[in-house]
Amino acid sequence: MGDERYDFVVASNRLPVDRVVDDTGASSWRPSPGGLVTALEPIMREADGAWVGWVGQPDLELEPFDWDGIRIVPLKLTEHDLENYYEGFANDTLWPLYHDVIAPPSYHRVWWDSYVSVNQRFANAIAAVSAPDATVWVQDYQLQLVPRMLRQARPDLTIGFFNHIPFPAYGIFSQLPWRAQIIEGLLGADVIGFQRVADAGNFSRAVRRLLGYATKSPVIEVPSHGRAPARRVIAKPFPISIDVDTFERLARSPEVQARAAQIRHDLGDPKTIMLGVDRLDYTKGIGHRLKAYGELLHEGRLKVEDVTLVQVASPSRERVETYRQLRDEIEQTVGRINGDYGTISHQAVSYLHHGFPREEMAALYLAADVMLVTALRDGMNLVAKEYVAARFDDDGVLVLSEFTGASDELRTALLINPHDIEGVKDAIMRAIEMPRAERVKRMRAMRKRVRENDVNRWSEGFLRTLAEARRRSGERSSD
Ligand code: GDG
Repeated sequence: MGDERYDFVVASNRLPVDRVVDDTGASSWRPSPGGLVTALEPIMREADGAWVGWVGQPDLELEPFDWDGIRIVPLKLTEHDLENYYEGFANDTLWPLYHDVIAPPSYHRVWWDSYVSVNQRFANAIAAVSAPDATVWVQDYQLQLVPRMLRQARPDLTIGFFNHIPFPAYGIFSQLPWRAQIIEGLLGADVIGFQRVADAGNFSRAVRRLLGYATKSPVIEVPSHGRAPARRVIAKPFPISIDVDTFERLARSPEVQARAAQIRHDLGDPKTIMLGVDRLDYTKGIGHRLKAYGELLHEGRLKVEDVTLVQVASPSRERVETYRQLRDEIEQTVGRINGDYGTISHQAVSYLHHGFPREEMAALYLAADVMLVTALRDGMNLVAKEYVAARFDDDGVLVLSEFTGASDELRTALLINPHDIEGVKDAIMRAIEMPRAERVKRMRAMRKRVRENDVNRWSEGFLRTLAEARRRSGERSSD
């Protein structure tokens, strides 16, 4: 395999490609869908880039390889790592804690030990493939210790970190038994990016409270420590987005438009199609949405002949107990609503517990008169932005939780507090009854915003800030 070094290295828990094995046992690689890959692909090619991450299967050891001009550096995770670092610490400690303890986080020392060990292996793998003075961009909450570990091994590197999920208020974050280690881990980066202004503020506050460092937004002054010189770290929001052009092109294709019409027909040509698209996750507020809809049917404000709800709930983290319970709860609620209000010809909820190709997602967005995003807490919520990008006809109403990052930008959505069930019900009724002129006005304003801030602007903005941070630190060290 040699000892190639790269000038730009991205690291994320999962690689941007999935390994698929066919019937004959032959394996190949398929890009995993997602904005991150789309945004970084051109930059990776131009900058001679490598991507370090896990292949998605336990105990699989693979040599680095080239995929479409990107060097893929697979990192092996064992079954033990998956149980402790990934399903345990990342998804059953950090995920619920960072989403405002909607579900109770579990704290286990063996999980933490595994998190430290996997983060160290990531840092070692990144250090081994990074050229002198390379730029490294570490992604998300699974790898928060990597920046510091990497800086210790390779002080020549410029290190960025982006947190895709919220960063909680100090009163919540301070529950974490390893809170200081996490903050110190992140402060190894030159630039730490967050989704919202509030997340960056929460992080800076945690730094002041736990370490006593001076902060003046967006700068955090890290004092010298032993042989490590004093440094300036930037912590600020970079709201992530989607590849708007590609998404709109998909929605405009005749096949997708025909499929949207077919979906409407197959659903019995209702007056209103409502849509929810979420990973089956307790942060997404699927239960709250169903409750509001069920009550509207119960009260006779909605009739099952006129309206239907399509709920895509893509399978997620199925080995974590909280997620198994959630699935049972949601499916019981769906069954009740359909049993109580469905007729032979009209179903109240079409519930789909599986993933779909992007074309089908685009067709669903086009077919949906009302899009329901009722997350209780969400870093950004790309589904809201995808819905807006797909609506080249300027029609459709987005009902959007104010607890999503997207609500900072999509101000002409019908903004809701998902905990306020009466408020959600009123917003659903308003969405269904909204005159076309108002729908168009609101949608146009959102489309303008999403177009202005697409995923390329996100990655360029982050990498520009990282390059500036590097220049400034170079100037300081040559003073
Ligand atoms: C995290 C943060 C932040 C879903 N089902 C299918 C499918 N999807 C796609 C959607 C969308 C993506 O998955 C989900 O992104 P979200 O942003 O809505 O939510 P998370 O998965 O929780 O993502 C979030 C994001 O990271 C980025 O920083 O916005 O706040 O939690 O793109 O379309 N795609 C296909 N089939 C499905 O069945 N093809």
